[in-house]
Amino acid sequence: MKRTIPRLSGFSVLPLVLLSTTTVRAWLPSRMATTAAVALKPTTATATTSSSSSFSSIMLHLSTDVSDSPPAPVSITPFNKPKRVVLDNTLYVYDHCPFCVRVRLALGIKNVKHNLHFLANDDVDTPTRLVGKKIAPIFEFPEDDVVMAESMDIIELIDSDERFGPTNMIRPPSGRTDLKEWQKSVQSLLRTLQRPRYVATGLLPEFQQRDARHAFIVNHQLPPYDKEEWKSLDKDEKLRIFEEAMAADPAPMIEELNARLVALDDIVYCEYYCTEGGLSMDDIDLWARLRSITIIRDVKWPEGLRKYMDNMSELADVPLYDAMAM
Ligand SMILES: N[C@@H](CCC(=O)N[C@@H](CS)C(=O)NCC(=O)O)C(=O)O
Repeated sequence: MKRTIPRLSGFSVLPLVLLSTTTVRAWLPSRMATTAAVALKPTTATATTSSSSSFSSIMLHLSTDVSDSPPAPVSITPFNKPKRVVLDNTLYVYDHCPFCVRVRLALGIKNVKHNLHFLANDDVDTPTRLVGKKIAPIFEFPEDDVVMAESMDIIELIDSDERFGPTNMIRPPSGRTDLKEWQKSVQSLLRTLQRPRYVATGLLPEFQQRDARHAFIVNHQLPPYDKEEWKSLDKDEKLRIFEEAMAADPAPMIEELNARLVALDDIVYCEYYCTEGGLSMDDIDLWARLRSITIIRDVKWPEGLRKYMDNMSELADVPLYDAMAM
């Protein structure tokens, strides 16, 4: 598979430029982590990728060619965070919830400080008082007397209001269907692996107490049960099914997941964003889902995809689960 990527011309010694973000510092040897802002003169270079690990085999061919043609848009550069915004707002979340992670990611991209309020999974009163039902995420912005649910609406608000920094920083969804299809293809597999682990670690803030863990198990089916079938089981049966799922050998499922990740690695554009053109709602949607996979131990991440996971985690200021993976 071939990709056309911008070439960073004029620097044959320093292969990477614009090293001003912490993201890039983390990714480079420390001696290269300078804050030099270097002009980019994008031309084209050929990136050759293999199906097993797209990014790991990307070759940037640099040269000292300089042309007078106007610069084309540069698409492979790390995202530069805007200035820190500090204002009174609270985001109510469950840590494992991908919809909540979407909003955390958007706030991280915008560099907006926020009070992160982790709801216990059996706390019905707090969300009901705020928006009338048990749901997360919920965003509270007292300055405007706003309290709202719905991840996409919250992101729309914070990316269109100047009080939250520069607007329209997150590009609209690209309309790509392959990333959505990929997500759909792993939905059941991920549910089976992730759901028991969320509660079994005992470390997620929403699952610190037994009642909270049980509330999750009661309301979240494990494949092959569907929602309706799950409702018909009694609580002890559900607890037993979750326990058995944790006791089962995950190896065959992990092998399947590893293969799916190789396929995903092939369609994720680069280590900073998944779609050509820059950080977009595609990343908000995809990364929020991928983050949960890190709770599964022994998953083999293709090198490029792993960089994407780490870069976005750093940008979002949302940690991955690797240290508590089971
Ligand atoms: N469309 C909503 C979906 C939010 C949602 O389904 N959140 C789940 C957590 S992942 C929830 O709160 N479910 C109720 C519950 O867990 O009791 C959004 O995008 O914000």
